[in-house]
This record gives sequence, structure tokens and C-alpha cells, in this order.
Amino acid sequence: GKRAFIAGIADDNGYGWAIAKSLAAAGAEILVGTWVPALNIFETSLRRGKFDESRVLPDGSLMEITKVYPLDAVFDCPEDVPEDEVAESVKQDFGTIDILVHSLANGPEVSKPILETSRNGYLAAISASSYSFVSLLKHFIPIMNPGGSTISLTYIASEKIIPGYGGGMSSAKAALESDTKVLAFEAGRKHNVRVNTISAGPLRSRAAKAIGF
Ligand code: ZID
Repeated sequence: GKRAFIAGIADDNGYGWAIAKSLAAAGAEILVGTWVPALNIFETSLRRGKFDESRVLPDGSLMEITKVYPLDAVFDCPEDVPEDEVAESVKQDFGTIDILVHSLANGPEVSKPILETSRNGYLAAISASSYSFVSLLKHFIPIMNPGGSTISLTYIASEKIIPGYGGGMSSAKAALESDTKVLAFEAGRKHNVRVNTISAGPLRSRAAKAIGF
């Protein structure tokens, strides 16, 4: 079977959870990377059965999450856990993976029009939403099996004007899409690993509610 690492699950409402379920239903082993501030509540909820209804797979069995890792895609505090440490832990625990999913984004000033966005807000959006994928791929690629596949989630606000998707998040998705092409070229040639991004439709995740979408 394939082994998948999904970065960006902190509850059962987002894309990461839904992707994990599809991969589990297809027979993959599921490893999860959860943002440090959300880690405790996610693991506790999981253990106490709060997600059991959402864990039901088409065949009636429950999705198993083999291990949850702390992950911080920005890591500006010493207690945060950067991508290299996570990849190293996964390597020690399991050796290799086949599938890498990036389902995370953060734009602290997302509700501000870009014209009112601060430099810090803009750079934070790019850091958490775009460079986080570059960094994740860079650190996981050495432990990815040839023929492996990586995916991220984007949004059409990268190409078209969508008022309300501010704070540099439209810029961050444009960067993510451009990087997807360049990284597909590099990772494909060097490691035989595919790189794709899916432009997602609306889903009432925690992140989407925070923007009022
Ligand atoms: P989510 O809250 O389930 O996932 C985001 C995750 O990122 C959370 O688990 C956070 O804890 C985690 N996170 C944030 N910062 C960090 C960090 N520094 N380090 C580690 N983890 C961190 O929300 P989601 O499922 O909406 O988001 C997953 C991906 O889907 C993101 O890349 C989104 O940009 C993308 N996406 C979502 C939607 C949507 O509707 N939910 C859309 C497009 C793309 C979209 O916004 N019409 C209107 C809006 C949209 C589509 C159509």
C-alpha cells in the first residue's frame, strides 16, 4: 500500500481531512501534520471519538490515522516544529512516503484589501501559504519513493479578482501556482515525483469561515 503525509489537518471540516479519507478509502496509510497551536485539541478530539462519525469510510470501516506530527510551516518561535524536523521524524518512523499533501494556508490580513495590506501581512501570507509548500517538498523529497505524487490546494483568486480574498492571499496563490510548474519540472526530473495543485471550490472549513466565505 501507499503511505501518505497530509500537512494541514486540525479538524474534520477542511480539505485535508476529506483528502485523507479518500486516500484511506483507496488503501493508503495516513500520517498527518498538524499546526502546533491546534495539535492538542485535535489529538484529544481524535482520541475521545469526537471525529468518529466523520471517520466512516464507504466500506463502513473507520479511517485510521497512524500518527499525528506537530508541524509549523513558519516556525518563528523555538517551540515550533519546522518541516525538516517533521520529515526527519517520518523518516525514522516509516522510512519513506508515496504521497505528500499540502492543505494549509494562512493570511493574517486576508480581510483587508491588498491596497491596505501591510508588508508583514503580505509576507506572512506568502510564507505560510506558498513558501510552506516549497519547504515541505524540499524536506520530504529525499524520503519520497520514485513515482510519488504531491498536491496542494489553490484558489482561482490567483487569476481573477475576488474581492474579500485580500491580505496578499491572491498573490500567495499565484505564487503557489507558478511554483507548482517549476517544482514539477525540477522534482520530476531529479526525483520522478509529480507536483500538482487543485483549484478548490468553496468548502466551509475553519479557514473559510474565518474569511467570512
Ligand atoms: P483548514 O482550516 O481546514 O486548513 C488549513 C490548515 O492550515 C489548518 O489546519 C491550520 O491549522 C493550518 N495552518 C495554518 N497555518 C499553519 C502553519 N504556519 N503551519 C502549519 N499549519 C498551518 O482550511 P481549508 O481546508 O479551507 O484549507 C486547506 C487548503 O485549501 C488551503 O490551501 C486553502 O487555501 C485551500 N482552499 C480552500 C478553500 C475553501 O473554500 N475552504 C478555497 C480554495 C482553496 C476557497 O477559499 N469560493 C470561495 C472560496 C474558496 C473557493 C471557492
